[in-house]
Amino acid sequence: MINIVLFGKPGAGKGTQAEFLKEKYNLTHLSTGDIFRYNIKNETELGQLAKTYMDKGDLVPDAVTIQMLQSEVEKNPDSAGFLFDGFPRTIAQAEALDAFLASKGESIRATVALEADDEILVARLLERGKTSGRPDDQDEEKIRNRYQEYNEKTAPLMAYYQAQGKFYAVDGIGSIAEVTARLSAVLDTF
Ligand code: B4P
Repeated sequence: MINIVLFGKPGAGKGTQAEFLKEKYNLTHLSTGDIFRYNIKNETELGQLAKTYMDKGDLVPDAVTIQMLQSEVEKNPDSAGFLFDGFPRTIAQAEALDAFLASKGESIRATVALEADDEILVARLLERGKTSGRPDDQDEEKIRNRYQEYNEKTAPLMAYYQAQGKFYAVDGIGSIAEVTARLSAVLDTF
């Protein structure tokens, strides 16, 4: 099984690139952001809880997110591999994922990061906010809070995966096709 983590700042293009990568490598795509938004839309208990954090640009608490992710993995017992998009976002989530996969005799093969400058990404999110209906994309203050959350809680994951020899960085600026080609050049080696 090949398990890949797609990593990057808010708006780096994780969701955009996952659409191509899941087809090309026959991976089960699990986007925690998409799963939370699905639950918000359907007004589940989980969605109501997640909304209180997401609308402010805060991360949803680890315990809730980890449990949700594990249950999504369990729903796909025949998967050839997972593409984790937006998870893990904290060291606690990464440690929980490693332990969970290890309990199944599995592991993360690679973490691929989409790199881009904050100012370009803020502009992308504000542009998406005009049509996405996402409350976390529409207000620059909330967007800036997402970057603060990233810097404090998510950026340390780079060193975590580097220490495991599993971290690969790719330039996330350029056309969507150009970025896909760069990601493929890394993933083709596995
Ligand atoms: P996510 O849904 O993961 O969202 P994201 O970081 O905004 O987006 P992504 O990087 O996927 O960007 P996209 O491709 O859409 O998270 C949202 C929220 O959910 C978090 O803030 C948090 O509250 C919560 N959450 C999710 N996971 C969590 C976890 N593990 N723990 C706790 N909380 C969690 O691209 C963005 C825009 O750029 C799009 O408009 C796209 O069209 C455009 N774009 C993409 N690639 C481009 C390119 N090459 N050139 C130009 N534009 C491009």
